[in-house]
Parts: sequence; structure tokens; C-alpha cells
Amino acid sequence: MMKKDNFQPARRRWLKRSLTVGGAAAGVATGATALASGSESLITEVQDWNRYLGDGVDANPYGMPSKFEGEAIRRDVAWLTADAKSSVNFTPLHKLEGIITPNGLCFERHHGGIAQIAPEDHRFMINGLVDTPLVFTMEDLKRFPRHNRTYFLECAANSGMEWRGAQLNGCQFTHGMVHNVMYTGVMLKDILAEAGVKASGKWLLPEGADPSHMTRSIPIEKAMDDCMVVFAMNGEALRPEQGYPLRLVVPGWEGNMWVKWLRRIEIGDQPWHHREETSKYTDLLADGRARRFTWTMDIKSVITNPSPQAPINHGRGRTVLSGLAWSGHGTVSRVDVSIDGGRNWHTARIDGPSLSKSVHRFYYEFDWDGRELFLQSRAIDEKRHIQPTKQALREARGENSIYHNNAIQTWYIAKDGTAENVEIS
Ligand SMILES: Nc1nc2c(c(=O)[nH]1)N[C@H]1C(S)=C(S)[C@@H](COP(=O)(O)O)O[C@H]1N2
Ligand SMILES: [Mo]
Repeated sequence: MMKKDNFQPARRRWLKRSLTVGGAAAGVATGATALASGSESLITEVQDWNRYLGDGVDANPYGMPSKFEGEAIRRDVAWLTADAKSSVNFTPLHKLEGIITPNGLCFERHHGGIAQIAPEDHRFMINGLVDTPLVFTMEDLKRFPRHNRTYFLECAANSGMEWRGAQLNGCQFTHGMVHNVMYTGVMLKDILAEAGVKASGKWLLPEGADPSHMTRSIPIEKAMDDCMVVFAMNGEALRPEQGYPLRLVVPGWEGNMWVKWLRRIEIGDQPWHHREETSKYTDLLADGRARRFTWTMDIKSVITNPSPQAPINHGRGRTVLSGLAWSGHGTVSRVDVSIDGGRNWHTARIDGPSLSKSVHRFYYEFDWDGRELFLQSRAIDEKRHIQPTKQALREARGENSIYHNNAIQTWYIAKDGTAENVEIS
């Protein structure tokens, strides 16, 4: 769609000529105006919202964002899937701050639409290779010790359209199949202990109550490590879109294993054979071989601002670059940022909580001199995994892949501040 074939060599030549971009801007870097009397009527004169009483406390029993924030919405790409009930929409990453995704903006991926389940009618069963098969109500589950943990969930297909070249114009579409939420729930190992897993029990088959009958095989070691069965997100009950009343949380691992509307976990002695629909999360390599069991989501980052949906509109001078980084292997230890297409790298400032398997927020402040920029971010996690270039990833995996694209993203910034998804090499 947005690929610019003959555009790329010209940019490459340009890059070789100018190795430095930026420098101190004269005057007030942030663009604040010096107040000459009467020059700024919005602050010196009484406005309507200053004069008339507003709505009372009974107007919004459940509060909504300001009416001026209408752009902060999930969006889908109509041509991507045949049907909205087996589809995906995207988190508006360019509209978010900090590390937490608000509940109403978490991207949704479901294969059979959103199930509507009354919590009193919901049952959760553990069966298979256990001493005592058990059925729990929601009330039963809330009597286990509770835990609060913040984790990202990323669909393995996130950035999948970008394997062959720059495609979608906005980080919402290239990287928006990720959300980051504080979950409240119980540890799966505590529930399993109550049922008593037999020594032969090596694999888990979680199953959803939605019409997709989505199932995945999960090794018992992961279940005993940090998997959770959760009923709340960001302090309130799960949203229907995210699996209300109960979902499985599989920290750091690909999103399709996080079964929503969780109704059953069967314990077995080997992985199950899954229907094509839900088991195709396999990476096809250039030579026709497949990478299987690639469950951990690798180190990845993206600059969310500026980006195609969030251009620089303040002109030259002080510019705040911001983005997100995450790794299924643990915490992110460093993010480097380049504004000249990878010639020079600057260590970005990570601000906010640095939690394992949770997104990290980073910033890089610089003075823009009005020249063209090529923005890139490169993250490194606590296990020393470094985010690869697109070229390196293609060399390793070929171009037939859809899943697990964690490559460095490039945004081109034109002199007028507009931004575009491009590739440079
Ligand atoms: N029951 C059920 N669970 C499911 C799915 C589904 O279709 N049905 N989709 C999976 C996929 S592919 C992903 S990426 C995540 C998406 O979670 P989200 O909708 O909270 O973003 O849920 C997973 N769990
Ligand atoms: Mo997914």
C-alpha cells in the first residue's frame, strides 16, 4: 500500500551526506508565547466554560473520555479479514501515555464474536489427569489468594503485514495488536494444586466458552510458573471483549494462548492436535521448514509519537519523541533511539514502572531543526536480546512469515512534520 520503491534509494543517498541532525534552537524551545498585554484572549478573557455551570455529579454514572478526545478509539482495517466476528481491531498506541492501556481501548481479537456470559451462569472446570476433577463458580475462584500483575498481551500476528515492506500508515495498525493491563486474579498453580495434577500430567488444554471453541496446548511448567486465571483488569471486572467473566493470562507468551471466556482446562500427557483455525500460529521459513512452539514474544519497540497518525505539528524546536518497548523474556533494560535512520543512536529515557513482561515507556527529547528525519527505536531486554533490523529478520526468516515480526520500525518525517511508514536499508 504505502511502499515507495523508487523513493528509498534517494533517501539513502541523502542520509550519507548529512550525518548530524538537530542542535540547539534559538529562543524558548517549547514555543511558549511571551505575554504582551491582551495578546492571548483565551487566557485574558472570560470563556463560556468559565461562565456557565456544567453537568452535575448525576450526569455520568459511568464516566466517558472528554468529547474532545474522539480520536482515541480502536480502529479496524476492513479489508484485513472477511468478517468482523472473526477479526481484530487495534489499540490507538499514538493516543496513549504511560504504560497502562485503558480498558475501552484494548485491541480485540476473537474468532467467534464476543460471548455475553452472566457471571452466576459461568462455570470453570479442571479435568483430565488430576486426582479430583473440579467445577468452580466465580465465587469459588474468588476465595483463592488474589494477585495483581501487569502484563502485555501481544498477538503473534502483530506487525504481520509489514514482513514484505512498509504497509500500514500508523503505529496503531503496524503495532496496535498489543495491550498492557494490570490483572487481578488467582495463580493457576493454586487451582491446579487443589485438583492435584497427576505425575503424568504434562500439558494443559484451556478452552473458551465462545463459539470459536478456541483451544491451545500449554506446557505444565508454564502453568506452574506464572499463569493466572483472572477476573479483573485495571481495577474493574474484565470487559466482555476481553473474556468476561474469566480469562487465562500467559505472561510474555503469544496472545492466542490467553484463552478468553475460560470454561475448562484439561490436563493431558502430550500436546493436542488443534484445528487449523486456531493452530496456525507457526512461522513458515524461506526453505519451507516451520518454527513451532515459538511462544515467547521477543524484544520489540515502536515510536508512537511522532508517527503517521501523530505528525509533528508544532514546527521546529523542542520535540518530545515517545514510544513503547516490551519483551516476553522479562524487563526492558535499554532503548536506543535514532533520528537519522540508524546512523547515530541515543539512549532513551525509560520513565514509569519497569515490570517484567510489561510494556515500558521511553522518551527522547531533542531540538528539531526542521530537516527530514528517519526515526527508529531499538530495544534491549534484561536477557540481552536486541531488537533486530528488518533486513536481519528477513535474512533469518524469509518473507513468507506472518507471525513474530519484532523488527525495528522506521518513520520518515518530512520537512512539514508529516510522518510516513518507510523502510531504509
Ligand atoms: N475464547 C477465545 N480466546 C481467545 C481468542 C478467541 O477467539 N476466543 N483469541 C485469541 C487471540 S488470537 C488473541 S491475540 C487474544 C486477544 O486478546 P484481546 O481480545 O484481549 O486483545 O485472545 C486470544 N484468546
Ligand atoms: Mo492472536
